[in-house]
Amino acid sequence: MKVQTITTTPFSGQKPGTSGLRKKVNVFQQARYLENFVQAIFDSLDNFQGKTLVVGGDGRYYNQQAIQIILKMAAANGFGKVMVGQNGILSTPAASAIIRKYQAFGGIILSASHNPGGPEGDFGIKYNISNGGPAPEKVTEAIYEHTQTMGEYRIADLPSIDLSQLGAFTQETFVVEVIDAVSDYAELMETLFDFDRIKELFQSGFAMRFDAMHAVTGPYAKTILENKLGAPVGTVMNGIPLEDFGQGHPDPNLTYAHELVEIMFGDNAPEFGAASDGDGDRNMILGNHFFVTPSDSLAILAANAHLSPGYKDGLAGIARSMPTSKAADLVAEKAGIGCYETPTGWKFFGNLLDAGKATLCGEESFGTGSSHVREKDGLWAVLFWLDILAARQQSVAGIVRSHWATYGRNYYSRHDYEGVDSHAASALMDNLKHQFEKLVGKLFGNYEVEFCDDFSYTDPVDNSLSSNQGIRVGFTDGSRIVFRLSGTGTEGATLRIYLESFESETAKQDLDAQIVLAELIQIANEIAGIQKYTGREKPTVIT
Ligand code: G16
Repeated sequence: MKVQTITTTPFSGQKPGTSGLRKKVNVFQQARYLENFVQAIFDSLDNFQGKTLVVGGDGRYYNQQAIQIILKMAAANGFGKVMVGQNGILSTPAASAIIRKYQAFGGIILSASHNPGGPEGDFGIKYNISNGGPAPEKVTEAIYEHTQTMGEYRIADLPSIDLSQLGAFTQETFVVEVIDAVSDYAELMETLFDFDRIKELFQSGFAMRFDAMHAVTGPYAKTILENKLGAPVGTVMNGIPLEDFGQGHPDPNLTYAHELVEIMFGDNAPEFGAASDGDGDRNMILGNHFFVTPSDSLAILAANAHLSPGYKDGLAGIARSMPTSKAADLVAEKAGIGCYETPTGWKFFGNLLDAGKATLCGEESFGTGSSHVREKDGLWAVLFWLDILAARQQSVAGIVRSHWATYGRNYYSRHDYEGVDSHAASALMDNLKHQFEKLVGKLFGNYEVEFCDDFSYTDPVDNSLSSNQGIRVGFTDGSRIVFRLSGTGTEGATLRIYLESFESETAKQDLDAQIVLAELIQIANEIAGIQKYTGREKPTVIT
């Protein structure tokens, strides 16, 4: 096998964000751009010679071409084997499961998650470590350092490999194994949930729709929901992965999953609806005319986990990202288990899961997962809900309302301002930081500011410190407003405003969140000067 060493120069702006490097496709298509980043990943790793790398992506445009480059570079850099999903496709949670099951050295996942795809869309790449989870900050920082200093990359002279055929391809000591993307994952799900009980639920006429949004979960959902669990054919909609996601925006929220939302809020709506995103790690849960916030979903899964075989012995603890509502904290408190508040980004859960401190993790950004893998897992959350629905024989709304009656309701909403001018967004955040002292003790109608800070987190396992993780404004009644700039956008900046307020009285728990939170929304506008800085009258997306 001939290995070429190609001279290169660093690219600016190859800094991984919340979840790896995400850029427009045409940025990745520039000569040496992908190669540089892949070499920087390999240069930041030690002792991987002869070991196994897992590679797969969400099937978006440029996935196949990128994989062929990565295979050649993995061979040239000394990996012994690459396991790659058939047709280059692996959902992010499936990639995590495969890294763990086969004790691979690590994995490269090609995805821009929920961002649109196609030639004009986004592409992304991230590295996952041997626990199956996203590389922690010290690794992503090292990768970034290498992108800034590198002078060459190595690539082997291998023929392109047919990724449509299962099986092994060997070139001297280097092996590429094309694996079934679905079977290992489906097997893992069967160990966690009571498939017989869910099968009976479907046999009894229970109806659901799962919207794969023309993204990676289509084949997983068809195999598990329709073939294994006996849901009627057609339960899975938009189930064929397309390179441009059918020109959609594969983000499972009330705005972008509107096809499913219309079904679930229309006449003859089924009992249960769910959607997953581009790479299969996010989930949205809906009942008949009912939306379950991701924060509530985490709390409800935690409160009911003992009903499912995989969690029957209880949970070690629960972790949530800082902007996620505190609903899960109340469950942890009642159960007497640990509760952890981390910065946004799934990578922060890895240490807690590895150390056995947390079993369930969740984020307001439609992410929920557990110790079964080290990524959030969309279809897992859907199966978890199905298992609870089968065990409790109640509607989605019934389960949520009885949860609120027991624990109280954390009214919650997120307002996103997408594609804002980056300088204006930073100026808004800086202005907020300068107001901390002035704000504490200030009264806004019924709300008195108790504290303001810029969230920082010390990892309880390795003591690493992560600062500047979002501005929190806490009020004396426990309500909160959080301001944060997204780390996953590729155009301008996305300003996220998270709003939360607690209601213990059952009679007041069934109101519209936007109405209950209206005063806090007003306060957020006032203290941050949103209209002044962004020039926007209203958010792009409200969830
Ligand atoms: C990624 C991370 C999530 C995180 C989300 C936040 O999600 O994996 O852990 O919550 O980003 O996004 P932002 O920084 O835009 O608020 P994904 O699904 O894009 O990989």
